Formats: sequence, C-alpha cells, structure tokens
Amino acid sequence: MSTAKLFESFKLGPITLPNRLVMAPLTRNRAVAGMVPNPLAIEYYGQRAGAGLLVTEATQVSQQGQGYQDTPGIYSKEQIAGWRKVTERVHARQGRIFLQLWHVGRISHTSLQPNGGAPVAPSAVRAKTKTFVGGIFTDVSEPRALELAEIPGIIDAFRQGAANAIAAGFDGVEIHGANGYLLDQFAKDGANKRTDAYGGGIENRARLMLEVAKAVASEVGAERTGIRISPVTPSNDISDSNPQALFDHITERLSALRLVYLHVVEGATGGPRDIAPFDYRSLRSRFKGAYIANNGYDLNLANKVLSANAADLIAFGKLFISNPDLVERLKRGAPLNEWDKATFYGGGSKGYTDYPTLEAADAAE
Ligand code: 8OZ
Repeated sequence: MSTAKLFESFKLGPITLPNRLVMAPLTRNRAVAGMVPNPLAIEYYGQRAGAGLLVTEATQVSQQGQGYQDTPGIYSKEQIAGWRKVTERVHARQGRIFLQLWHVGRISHTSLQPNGGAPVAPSAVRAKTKTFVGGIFTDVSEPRALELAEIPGIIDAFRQGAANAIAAGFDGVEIHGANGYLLDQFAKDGANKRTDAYGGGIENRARLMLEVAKAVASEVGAERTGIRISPVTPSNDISDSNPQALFDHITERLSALRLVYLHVVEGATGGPRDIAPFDYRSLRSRFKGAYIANNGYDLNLANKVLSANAADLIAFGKLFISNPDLVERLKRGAPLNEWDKATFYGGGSKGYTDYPTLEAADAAE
C-alpha cells in the first residue's frame, strides 16, 4: 500500500480532498434530448467519486457555446435538474464535483447554432480543424467576429452557468480557458485579430478570460472557482506568438482574483508534454491558489512533481475513463484497465459505465 504524496489530503478552499487525484474534464458526447446529461452519467460520475475531485465534461453555457453533438448544457431547467441527480449521487458516495463551463467559440458548426447561424469568434478566421456532428467528423463552419456589444452577453452566460451549477449542487466550477475554445481564442494572437479593447496586446487579449473569471467568482465565490488553461497546446488550430508572456500575465491576474485553482494542460493536450518550451514553474510561482498539473501523468511523474512541490494536485484523464477506482488501484499498485478509444465519444453504457472496479473483477474470478 503506497503512502506517497498523491494519497495525502488537500484543502481546496472550503472543501477537503481526501487525495491529490483529480478526474480531468472528459468530453463523452452522450447527452440526451435538450442537451440534458444522460441518466447514465449519474452512475458514471458516481463510480468515480473516490477521486479527490471530479471535474465534469465540458458543459456549454448557451446553445451558441456548443460545438459538438450531444454535449450537455447548463442553461436550461431540464439540464440543471439532470445535473442535480449527478451531484446527489457523487455526494451520496462522499465525492466532490466541479462543473466545467464551456463556450466553444469558432469550433462549431452551423447545424448546432441558434437559427443555423455562424459560430462566433474573436475574428472571422476559420480554424483548420474538424468537429463531430451528425455522427461524423466534419470541418468547422466559417465563424463571424463577435461585436463589442455582444461581449457582455458572453460574460453573463458564464456567470449564469456558474449560478446554475451551484443550483444543481456542484461544489464549484471550472472555467474552460483551454484547448482553442472561445476564451483561448481571444487570448491567443493566432485567432484574435481584433483592434478594439479585446484585441491587440496581451492585456487586451487576456481581457475576456479575466472578465469571465471575475464575473464567475463574484457570482459563486472565488473559493469555488477554478480555471483551466493550456498555454502551448496546438489543439483546435490555436497558436500564440509569445505564450510565456501571455500566461504569466493571465496567471498574475487570476491570482489577484483569488481563484481557488489553476489547472494547467502542460504541452499538447492528450499528446507530447514537450511540444514547445514553456516554464510552468513561472505560473506555479505567480499563482497563490492550488496548481493542478495535467497531461500524460503516471504514478511516478505525479509523485515526483508533488514531492518537488511543483503542483498540488494531478489530473488524470483517460486513466479515469477506464478505471473508475483509479485511486484504489494506484494505491495498491494493482493493474489498470486499458481504455477503448472507440467508445470515448458517443454511445451508451459500453466504455462508459461498464469498466470494472478491482472489487468487481475479483468477484468475477
Ligand atoms: C475532445 C473532444 C471534444 C471536445 C477539450 C472539450 O479538448 C474538449 C473536447 C475534447 O477541451
């Protein structure tokens, strides 16, 4: 039985996590009519309640914020009621869960948008990437630039989404500022060509992410507000000419807002950690709250980074898909189930709620 740092408790704002493992946000495309979470999500998240903290799959704050088929929302009464059943199950199993607030920006398709309109973006620059709609991968649609007068509405959708999440029983929210979606599009100069207060230099490009963070924190409390960033990921055709300066600035401002955690995708999301030079310690030292490290961690790297005090918590993605009892397995040095990529996105219980726990596997022998 391991007594490594990964299995020590941690105080995250008002809540105490029994261990340092976070289940990363994972898109699963199983929402039902009205973009309500699938009833199976109750069992899926409930099975994983042993994580120090669960972060839900990315959840759009408005219809405009949706970019893929069957991703859940947090803007209707039915969605809130669906999520309430999830938080009740997780809490009944002594778990803790944050909801990830999402707006995809230009990574969308007209078929998902209100009245079949164009997806919105900082600038009318189409991403060279695909989305998943109507059961197939297809090019994202040509976006239109948001008008200055529309920006308060975007901030308000995040604020309302956060309020709705708390109404649904979540312990807090994570703002999705990563992976080439709307807030990352505004921050990075590969996608943001604006000439108003939201474009140009670093302060202007960072503005929307910081205004959203401030609005969400004032709605639900900074001690219940985390944020996820991915400084150098090329996901969704995003890029920036000087990510270090940009994210040093963003991190200082997020720290001043006293957000409870900074969740950092180190390297290319789901890919190489060393895709581009970046000093993550610079973010760690600038941020007063908790630092969650993510991307390609295993038990050894996690313990090494925690021991060096380079992070407080470690987020695991794919390993949590295939191992509902990941904490127990790592603690005992038990074998891990392999994940099945074919059932990541869409479908039913297969590859979702049917991965066995150690206990179930032992009982079956
Ligand atoms: C995989 C498929 C679709 C969306 C992200 C929300 O990368 C996602 C996502 C991941 O943050």
